[in-house]
Amino acid sequence: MQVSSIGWLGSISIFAAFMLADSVVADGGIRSWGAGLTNTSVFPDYGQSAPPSSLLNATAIAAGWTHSIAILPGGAVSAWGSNVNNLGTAVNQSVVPSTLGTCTSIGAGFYHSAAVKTTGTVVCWGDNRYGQSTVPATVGTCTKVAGGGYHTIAIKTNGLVACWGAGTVFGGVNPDQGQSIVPATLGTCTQIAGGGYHTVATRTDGTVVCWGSNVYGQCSVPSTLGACTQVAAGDTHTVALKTTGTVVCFGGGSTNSGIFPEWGESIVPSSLGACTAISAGGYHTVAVKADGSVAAWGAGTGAAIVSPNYRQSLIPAEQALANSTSAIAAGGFHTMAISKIRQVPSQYATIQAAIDACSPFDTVSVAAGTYAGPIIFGGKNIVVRGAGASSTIITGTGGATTSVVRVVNGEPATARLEGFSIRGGQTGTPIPGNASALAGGGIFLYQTSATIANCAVELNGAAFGAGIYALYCAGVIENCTIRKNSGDSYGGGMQLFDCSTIVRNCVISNNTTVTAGGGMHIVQAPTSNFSPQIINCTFGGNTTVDRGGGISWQAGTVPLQLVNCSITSNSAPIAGGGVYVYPSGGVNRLTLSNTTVCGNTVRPNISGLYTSDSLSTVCDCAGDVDGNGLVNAADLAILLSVWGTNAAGFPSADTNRDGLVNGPDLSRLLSSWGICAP
Ligand SMILES: [Ca+2]
Ligand SMILES: [Ca+2]
Repeated sequence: MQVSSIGWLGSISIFAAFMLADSVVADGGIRSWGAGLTNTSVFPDYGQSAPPSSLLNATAIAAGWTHSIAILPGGAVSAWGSNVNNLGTAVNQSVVPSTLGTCTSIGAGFYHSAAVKTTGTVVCWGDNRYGQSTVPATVGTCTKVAGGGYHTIAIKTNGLVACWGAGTVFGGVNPDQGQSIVPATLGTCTQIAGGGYHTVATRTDGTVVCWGSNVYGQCSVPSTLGACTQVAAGDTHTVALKTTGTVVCFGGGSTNSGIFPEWGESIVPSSLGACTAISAGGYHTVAVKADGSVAAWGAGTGAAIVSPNYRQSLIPAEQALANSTSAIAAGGFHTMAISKIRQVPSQYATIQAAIDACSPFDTVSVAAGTYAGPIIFGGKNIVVRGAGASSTIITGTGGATTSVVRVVNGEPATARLEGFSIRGGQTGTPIPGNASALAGGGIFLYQTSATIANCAVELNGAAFGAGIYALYCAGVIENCTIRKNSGDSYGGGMQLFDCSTIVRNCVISNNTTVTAGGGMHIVQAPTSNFSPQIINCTFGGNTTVDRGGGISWQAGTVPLQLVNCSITSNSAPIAGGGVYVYPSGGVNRLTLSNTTVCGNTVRPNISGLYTSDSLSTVCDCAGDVDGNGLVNAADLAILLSVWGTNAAGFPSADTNRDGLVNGPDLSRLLSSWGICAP
């Protein structure tokens, strides 16, 4: 029985298969798209496009029908995605055997996985209904392995090809199509690939040989093909990369009728040009062009999700721009690509030299050591990753008008700086529109959504935002320590100006400045609707000679949110030892959720309007208008002096923080008359 007689509709899960040879590269980070971005466990969405977050780079990738597999630097193997076959039976194709050890080659079949260990031994796991995961004892040591639909192919150490699994007879009961019967005349080979029911190999002399099912012409090698360097196989089609760089397809998908198996996967785009790598998915084909960008055709080129179109050929814009794709793998309905990692200092002497060489989605990996700033992202959507804040240091050069790191050209949230100590910036960068003001001695962020993570920003100086200054930004600053920075104006540790930045899981400590905001100064223009959030942060030991020891906040139209924060032991002699909220009209300019503001000097711990939930603690007594720890006639006199106003000059006279000084405030003052609780 041929697959075409089964048909497409209603039988997705029983007919198909495909496969591909693995792709090996020096190193890289994985990007994935198509089916499996979430994990609904509903076919074909099994998380196969969501590599483990801990998987930062890979040296090889392979894609099964609904799962993915990679070799990590050092040789360990990781797999993710489906663990069931087409009948819903658990076969654990994504569960790597604990005894596998390090490997040099991987392959993926429809529902099984294969790997060549460093020792040359082949190991298979997953679906084994056709013996595809039982390696024959006669195979011996191998150099490469590939998965077919229900069969496995390997190149032995002597160059000869071995096959096992389905297809040991020809024309038998599906899926036996002879795909495991190696032609006696094949000889030694350099490349192999398994399709749904066929096998393709490149001989040592570059000629291409196919065997197994030829129902769609997938084994009818064009007589004009010539020498090839790589082959790939989809469910019913074959892809070959000629030595000239030209891509040739044959078999299913030579039209785009939308009737199985014709989804145009064999129609090579006329504009393709020379390529360096190919892969075949179920019903789509992908290639890495000579310029390093990715091309895809066949199923999944449109936005609509109608089987078999799962956007697997809709290359993400950022990957389309990535002129550094070094490997690609296509699965049943998904696609994976590896972009380059540029090593400092082994490949590039300086961090900036590596950044300058980057294409979008490259990663710069920096070994432990001390490096000189300034570091400038220059608008690139890249990851710059140090070995950790305790060991990888970028220092200021002490030069004029610069910051240690500048990210100022619209970088998106996927642009990341992580794992560094940023220290010793002495001057900062001129603020756009205010060139005489220098800001961001450590990190200067402008019109960017870049992510700053796992950094220590310390011992920097500047007028504004001595540690970090951000203007017109969004994005996330997380898991950072911002400490011992020293400002000459606002924001000793950090300043955010008209930003929707989220600062989370950070420790802001022992920073100082001479105006407001020892730890952090946040400004929103009066009409601004930016929405900054401070989540899971600790402010301690920050000082200023003015207002807002921990935080000073100049409100726009949206409240500042403090969530799960602790603000203690900060100091500001004029007002708001913990937090100073500038009077700017209206109410509820600061909202506290599960946040503690205690033990700051001077009292009140929070000066200005705020609201707080029942989980929050603010260690102030309502009637202590002048913050001296005592409620007495002096406080009463102040309250009466601003009676009927919004208490702009003495915000704490508005004891119930409703924006108007009147009877209820007086009642609260009188009810707390005497010595405040500590
Ligand atoms: Ca008082
Ligand atoms: Ca009031």
